[in-house]
Amino acid sequence: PDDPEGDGNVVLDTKPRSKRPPLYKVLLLNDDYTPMEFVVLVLERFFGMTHAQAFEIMLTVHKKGVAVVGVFSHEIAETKVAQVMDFARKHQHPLQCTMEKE
Ligand code: NFA
Repeated sequence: PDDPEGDGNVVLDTKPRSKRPPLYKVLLLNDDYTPMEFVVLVLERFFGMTHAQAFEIMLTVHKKGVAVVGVFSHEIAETKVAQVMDFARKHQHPLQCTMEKE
């Protein structure tokens, strides 16, 4: 920054910041009661996975306890979580779906 008036009243440059919106991971949690086929259906229906992809992710959740099933904007992530929770409740399965900031 320069000081053409010589009065010491300089303006500091601000760092250019590109504002990317934060992304959110949608997580699916294991439980002992939700049928495997139901979880596969959820992943196909709400996350656009093929049957093979859905089966693979379902097994990861079953074995490891949790898996990221997608990364979305806040609004889309909230919608996915609500869709999964509504669908699980409607079928009386305890399946849990949550989101967290990446
Ligand atoms: N653990 C469940 C079962 O053995 C299957 C499951 C997988 C549930 C992934 C929730 C998430 N029936």
